[in-house]
Amino acid sequence: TRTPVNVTVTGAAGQIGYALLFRIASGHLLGADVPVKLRLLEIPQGVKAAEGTAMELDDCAFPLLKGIDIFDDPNQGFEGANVALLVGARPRTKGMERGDLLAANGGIFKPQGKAINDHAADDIKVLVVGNPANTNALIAQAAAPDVPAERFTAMTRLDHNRALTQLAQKTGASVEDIKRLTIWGNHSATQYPDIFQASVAGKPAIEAIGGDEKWLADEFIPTVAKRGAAIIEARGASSAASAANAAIDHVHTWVNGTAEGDWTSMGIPSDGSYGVPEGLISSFPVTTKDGKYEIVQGLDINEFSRARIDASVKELAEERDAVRELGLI
Ligand code: NAX
Repeated sequence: TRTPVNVTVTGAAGQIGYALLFRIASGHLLGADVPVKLRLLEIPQGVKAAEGTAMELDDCAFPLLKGIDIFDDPNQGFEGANVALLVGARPRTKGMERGDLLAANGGIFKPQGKAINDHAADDIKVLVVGNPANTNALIAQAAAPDVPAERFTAMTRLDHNRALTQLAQKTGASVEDIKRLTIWGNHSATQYPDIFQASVAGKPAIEAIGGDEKWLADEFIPTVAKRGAAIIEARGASSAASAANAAIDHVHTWVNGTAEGDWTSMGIPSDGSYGVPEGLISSFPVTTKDGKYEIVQGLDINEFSRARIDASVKELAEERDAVRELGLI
């Protein structure tokens, strides 16, 4: 029998946590044959609600779930963690400046990075979901100098999945017929969903949309980039189940690999590819195999794409400079 994989989830009592934990416990994160132990990390005020969720997890009698522990101390929460999903974050409240938001999140992600550095398992893989996800990942990574930098990733899979469905609906194709779509840059309104490399049922996506660059610029890109706000407007609450689903997809793909001839999008530390300054945690097209990812190389970036990638990367560089100034990295 396999040793259970320790999965730490922060913000476990939140709405994404509620949609995420049951799918981890039922085997969707790592595989239907991989037992898991959950370590839930909350702030003290969130512990009681996390206990309630743990009672419900117990009541599911999931065969793969080998234990649940709840903590309000990051050092304990990340002890022995093989996978860490950093979901809990400080949301932007009315009137809050970007500097305040970054500082508040620095107060969460810096100590969590340090705790990961000191207590997680050697094979730790980290996914940051809590916003601003890319920069929070950078803060955590900087606080964990003993962990290989590439283990810190940020989630753009929700943007990727949103783009897949928008393109499928436009072309009348099915999502599984779409390959090689990319989200570039920051998980923010500046992100760039790129279909120039993509195919729809074997044909270039740009042909599948009838070469309609106006639709691309005026509908597709803004719809994907502003989908989070549209969900809030409609639902009265931010994306939760779809965000949890994307976190499951991100880790599952990282661990189990991308399909031949396809790739996915992950926010990862740049190695300088495609002119993205080294060290920024930016979204790229990546293939994965045996628990490792690689940036897809050699893609031809046209002018339309170049300008949009550069704009999003510029925003990431500004966020990095701001957290550097705050002494967070
Ligand atoms: P909720 O406010 O429902 O839950 C957040 C939970 O985190 C709360 O239970 C809170 O007590 C806990 N928490 C706060 N600080 C903590 C700390 N230091 N340690 C442990 N737990 C802590 O938010 P929810 O809707 O679940 O969203 C969580 C985060 O995901 C937000 O930052 C949100 O912006 C972000 N999102 C990221 C997305 C992405 O694609 N990357 C999409 C969805 C979502 O908007």
